Amino acid sequence: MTHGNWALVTGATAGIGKATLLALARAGWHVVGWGRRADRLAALAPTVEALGVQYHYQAVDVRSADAVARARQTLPPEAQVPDLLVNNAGLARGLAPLDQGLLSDWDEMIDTNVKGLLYVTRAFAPGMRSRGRGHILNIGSIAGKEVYPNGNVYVATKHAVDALTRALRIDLVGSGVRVGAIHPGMVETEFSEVRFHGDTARAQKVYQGLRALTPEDIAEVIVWVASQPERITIADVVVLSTDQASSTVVHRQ
Ligand code: NDP
Ligand code: 8X3
Repeated sequence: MTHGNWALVTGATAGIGKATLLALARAGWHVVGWGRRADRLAALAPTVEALGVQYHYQAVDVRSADAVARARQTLPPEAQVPDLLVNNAGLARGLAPLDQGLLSDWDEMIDTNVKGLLYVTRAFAPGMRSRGRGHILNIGSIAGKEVYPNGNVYVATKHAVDALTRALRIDLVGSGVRVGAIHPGMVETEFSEVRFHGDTARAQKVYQGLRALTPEDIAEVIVWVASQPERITIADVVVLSTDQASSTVVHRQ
């Protein structure tokens, strides 16, 4: 059913995006990987191509609308209107009270998580609408459903992802294009290392003593959502570790 279809994953160099690209390829999808670190995208080629699917990758910074538009034009024609777009690229920077936050951290989160997601969506949604088929999955977060101490701007960007997902589903209804979001809780990736500007010791503490989700756990959910018959839209999925009940309620051994 999915064989021969194209999926484009943003933020495919690490974590959830990389696991998703590989899981989709294993499920028979041709895949496009975007991210800023081209060496990491290149390193995936042997694994993906051994699965017998096509792989196209390019260094793209989603914060640049021009770069996104240009990168779309370099795709093979059949991938320029992908069957599935996974808007995954995103990050948190900092964990501090709002009155002490760094403006550069705020700009980076808003530019990536909100504006970047919009630029990529704007680049691909028109083709999907014209073709009368397509699927856009946004990676939100439990941080898009709840507010937690010191999460402020990151939380706001993920609430924006939640709102934009619902808005896009309304705007595209009747077009044949499906729109949904996956909202993970704590997933052990490079996320916390990025959030704490490379402080690995602090990052490791985030996951200490709990069974955090793996990027593969989320990737499997995405493949399942994307594999549903076209009449079905899985609109919203919250995926938590069994050791996590809410943003702030976490059981640690
Ligand atoms: P990682 O840090 O492991 O991966 C983040 C990915 O986003 C990387 O591939 C990175 O690629 C890419 N990225 C960041 N900025 C840009 C940019 N400007 N342009 C293109 N790509 C970019 O984190 P995760 O895998 O955990 O995060 C993926 C998504 O999941 C994010 O949206 C995050 O908010 C969300 N999420 C994560 C959770 C977690 O607990 N880990 C929980 C809930 C949601 P590169 O640096 O090479 O550009
Ligand atoms: C990442 C999950 O709640 O640790 O979106 O910020 S959280």
